[in-house]
Amino acid sequence: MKDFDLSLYLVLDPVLCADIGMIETTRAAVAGGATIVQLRDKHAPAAAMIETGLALKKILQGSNTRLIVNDNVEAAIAIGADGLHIGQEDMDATEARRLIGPDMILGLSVETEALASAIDAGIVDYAGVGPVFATPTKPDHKQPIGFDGLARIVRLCPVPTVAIGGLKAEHAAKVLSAGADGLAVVSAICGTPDPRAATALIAHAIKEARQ
Ligand code: TZP
Ligand code: MG
Repeated sequence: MKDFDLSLYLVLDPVLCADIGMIETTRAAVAGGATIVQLRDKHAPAAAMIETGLALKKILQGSNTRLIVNDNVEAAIAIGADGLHIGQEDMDATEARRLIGPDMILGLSVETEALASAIDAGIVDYAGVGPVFATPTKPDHKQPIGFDGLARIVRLCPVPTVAIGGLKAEHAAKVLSAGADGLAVVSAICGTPDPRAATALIAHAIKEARQ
């Protein structure tokens, strides 16, 4: 079994993180209790992505926080990241698995019950489910699913799940009671005045929700 914890999953956004940058945001988030950090930069050339990823890897060394790279297989491999996350419009999951090998974590975004049912648990390690709410962070997001939709989709996923889309600390209890294993957030951490405190607030809400 691969060892990863989806409970507090930070997805980086280079624009929202612009003030202090993705590297300092990650340092703060790890100190605040992030369990996974995803490097997501749709517009960076591969070389820049790899440079940032290597810097992130250094920060995460010695912590239990895993590093996942969005979409870019070559960068994920070059960085030696813990995993790769792909969307439905990206490369096919079977092809991604073939390229990254058996040991890297593979995450897949799913937005519907049909896509959840189609997941092959022999290939995909976790599913990102959403968006729960509409969010300006991803202007091209699919139809929001709400907490009811989240519960219906999670029930059909044969792998652990992390919810995404407009989520904040106050939603932790509802996300977990819908059956998801964690919250993935961008704007609840990136660009906030104190990303460490923002992360710790979510970590605390998750801990409370579990009791
Ligand atoms: N995928 C679905 S919604 C989303 C992604 C990457 C963005 C979520 O951002 P935020 O700021 O946490 O709503
Ligand atoms: Mg993608």
